[in-house]
Amino acid sequence: MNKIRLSKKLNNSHITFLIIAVVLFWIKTYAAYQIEFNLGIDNNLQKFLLLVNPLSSALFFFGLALLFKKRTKLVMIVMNFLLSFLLYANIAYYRFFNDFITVPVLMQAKTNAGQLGDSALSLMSPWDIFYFADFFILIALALTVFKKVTVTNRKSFKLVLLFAITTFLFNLGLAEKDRPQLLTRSFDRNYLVKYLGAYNFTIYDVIQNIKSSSQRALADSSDITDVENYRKANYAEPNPQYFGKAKGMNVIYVSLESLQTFIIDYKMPDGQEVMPFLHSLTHDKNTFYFDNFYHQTGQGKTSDAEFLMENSLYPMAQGAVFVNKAQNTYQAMPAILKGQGYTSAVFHGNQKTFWNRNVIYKAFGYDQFFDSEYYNMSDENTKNYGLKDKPFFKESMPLLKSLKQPFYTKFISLSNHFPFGMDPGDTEFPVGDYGDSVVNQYFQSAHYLDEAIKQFFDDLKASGLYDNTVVVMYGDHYGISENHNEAMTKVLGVDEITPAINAKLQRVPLFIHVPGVKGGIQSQVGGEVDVRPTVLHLLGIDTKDYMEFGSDLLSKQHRNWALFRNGDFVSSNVIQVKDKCYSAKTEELLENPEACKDISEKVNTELQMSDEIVYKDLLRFYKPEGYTPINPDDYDYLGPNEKKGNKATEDNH
Ligand code: GP9
Ligand code: MN
Repeated sequence: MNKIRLSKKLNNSHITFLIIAVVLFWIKTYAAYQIEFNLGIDNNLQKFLLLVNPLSSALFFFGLALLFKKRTKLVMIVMNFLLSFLLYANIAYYRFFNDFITVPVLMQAKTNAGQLGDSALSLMSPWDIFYFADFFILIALALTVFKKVTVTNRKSFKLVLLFAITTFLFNLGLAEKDRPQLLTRSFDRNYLVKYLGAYNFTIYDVIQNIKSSSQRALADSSDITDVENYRKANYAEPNPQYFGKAKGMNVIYVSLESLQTFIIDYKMPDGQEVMPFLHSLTHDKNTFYFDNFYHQTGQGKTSDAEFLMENSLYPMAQGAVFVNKAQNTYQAMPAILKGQGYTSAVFHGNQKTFWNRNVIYKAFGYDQFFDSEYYNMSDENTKNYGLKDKPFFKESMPLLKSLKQPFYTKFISLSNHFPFGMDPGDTEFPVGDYGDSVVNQYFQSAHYLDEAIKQFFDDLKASGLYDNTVVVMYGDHYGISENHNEAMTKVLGVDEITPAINAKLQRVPLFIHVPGVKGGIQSQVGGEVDVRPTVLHLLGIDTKDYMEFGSDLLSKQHRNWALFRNGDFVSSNVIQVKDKCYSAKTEELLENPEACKDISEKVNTELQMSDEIVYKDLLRFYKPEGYTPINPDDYDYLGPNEKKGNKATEDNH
């Protein structure tokens, strides 16, 4: 009897209608994930998450309808239409751009629609109507079987909401397990969709944008004045010995993934050098090698290093500038050099959306972005995040040679990335024996990087480019974190990794090869922020009008200290870690913390000034003398087969 009543009740309730709506919508979304998007699922947990992630949003949004006492079904159907529309919009957008829709994309809908042009229709197919199938089914059900259901019980709303939240937290928990700091670091839209779903991604994106635009809205042009004064007071004049010595030459930057300074001249216990080629460059006659140079990155890792290098501003304390501040105005290296007749390009064997590169590169003024679509991403060519370094540099050569000179380019290597695993046959070099697999593999994968760079240099020489090109190579950030300190004591032959030693471990190599200029080992203290003025001065471009925080490493007025994003710093005399002051020479704690006070104050002011610029988007109120602003809308980075009609290419090549 009871059973019959229950089934009768269910038959006629809004809950049943909701369950049907949720299940249909769930199946549809999952099918769309499988058919339309290329999310790079690589383990069972990710497969599982992809399956469950539409559930929480479906429950939540359809559940909202239960708040309405009347017309519940109608609200649910409207909800379904809106969500289906969002999904379908993403599908159509993805078919063309290989990316998901974000708030800024919607804001610039006019430009994007322009880019799509006539092809918008060709992105749709009559079969796409199936992405609205559940919408029609719900209408049919509402008009027939569920016609008589009219009144909603509010209690059920709370229950559904509770269920939705629990499902979401479960989903998020598992996602964080597979990919720690997913939300705070926010590295890639593909990742967010893969782990949390297309709908939750949109919610996340909306929140991020509200946060960002409110900070921006509160700023005005007077805010730049303080920064301008600070900048003028701290400008280090170019050294006449080097100024303009590389004028008109091509420029190649190479981001050396996770490469730390300690490994450059490291020998394995059997005497084998880990990086024979890079080590030999430290003594090359036309190369400056900086052995006291520090990374200054935060959570944005590789992208933070890129940001520092090209803007000479500091990254954000949390999250990645590349992701959260991509709509800002920048006066970056490619844009500055464009004014001197340079073309520009980035080479990277990973998806273009990673770190939101395909968006922020436009704000930097990059003409071209050769992403994974330009390379042979076969199974044997790829590992971890993408293309292995050897095929990467090999396949990049013809692309590089096709560029109009002088060019400014950036190569982002990938193989030496945590957890540093190699495939058999990648390199002959052995793994280390330090009782920690990550540390052990680091030596092998760093060696592979060394081989790849040697191959690249050989190719540059063979192509004739080498003699007319400044090559800047830098380690982007640490590779071995503090979690591996025990093994690192063995590697370095010390008893303990003290705070000062740990600070010194944040050294990354910096090489600047300048044809025809006598180089040498440089031991002044500097950081990634300092590279831009150094290189611009070599190219004969004075930086005094640019809003930047770097200090030319070759200037006689170079300040000789480098800060970390957390406010710690290293100088030639003292090192500050967590408010404690250490001697840079002995690495001992200093009795008198006053020794750090001077620089510490400067560090705080400088971080604050840089944050002002980044958080409030202050460069939109400032134009350096002689600089021509770029318009990000003039750029687009389509795949190798979509080149036709690419504005940037037509105008600039
Ligand atoms: C991915 C590469 C690596 O494209 O830049 O990123 P990381 O984790 O080092 O920031
Ligand atoms: Mn990196």
